[in-house]
Amino acid sequence: MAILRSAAASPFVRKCTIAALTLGLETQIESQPANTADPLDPLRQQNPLGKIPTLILDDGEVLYDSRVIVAYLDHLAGGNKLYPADPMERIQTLKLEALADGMMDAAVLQVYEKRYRAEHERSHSWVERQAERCATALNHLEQAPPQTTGAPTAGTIAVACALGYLGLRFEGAWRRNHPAMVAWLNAFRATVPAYDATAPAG
Ligand SMILES: N[C@@H](CCC(=O)N[C@@H](CS)C(=O)NCC(=O)O)C(=O)O
Repeated sequence: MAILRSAAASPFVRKCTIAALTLGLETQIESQPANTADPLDPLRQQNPLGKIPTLILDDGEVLYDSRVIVAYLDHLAGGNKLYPADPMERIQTLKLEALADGMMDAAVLQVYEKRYRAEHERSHSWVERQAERCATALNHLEQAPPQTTGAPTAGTIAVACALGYLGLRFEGAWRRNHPAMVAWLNAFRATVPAYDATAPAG
């Protein structure tokens, strides 16, 4: 059985878990918690970047990051499920996934600034830049929400995970000014039960 080095609150891990559940692969993957802050956690030997998600396959092969893992799971499930076969549709899916991953990165960096830096070390302008990045990406999505008709893609799963993480870490403030994306997420949740099933405790 493959092992997914994980943490409950990680939006990147959630993306991979939703992908596995959506593709019916959950019995082939065991989630194993990792502590990215602990130098003694084997994660740092498993993945030279020391990040989660990291997927360890039965034959010892190690896969990272979340985009590679989701692409691998899609391949395992027969292919062209979370990434469409049509080349331009596939590129658009990858682009949407990249946008959502960028939002997650910017949100995670804001959290890390508080978690790992003492008050006097923190840069408010740098945190502001990350917040601005999240805001412009959200506004971009609000202007033209992704399609929710049809099966979920790696792109729509990633967007839902990015919104979930913003909700978790920033008290759902994004909902106030983005009604189209609130409706979008509700529609996504209704068609992808794995989303609510993987909601972090808070
Ligand atoms: N691009 C990576 C990002 C993964 C990432 O940033 N994971 C965070 C947890 S949400 C992490 O491992 N942080 C530990 C660290 O940066 O040291 C992916 O898509 O998997």
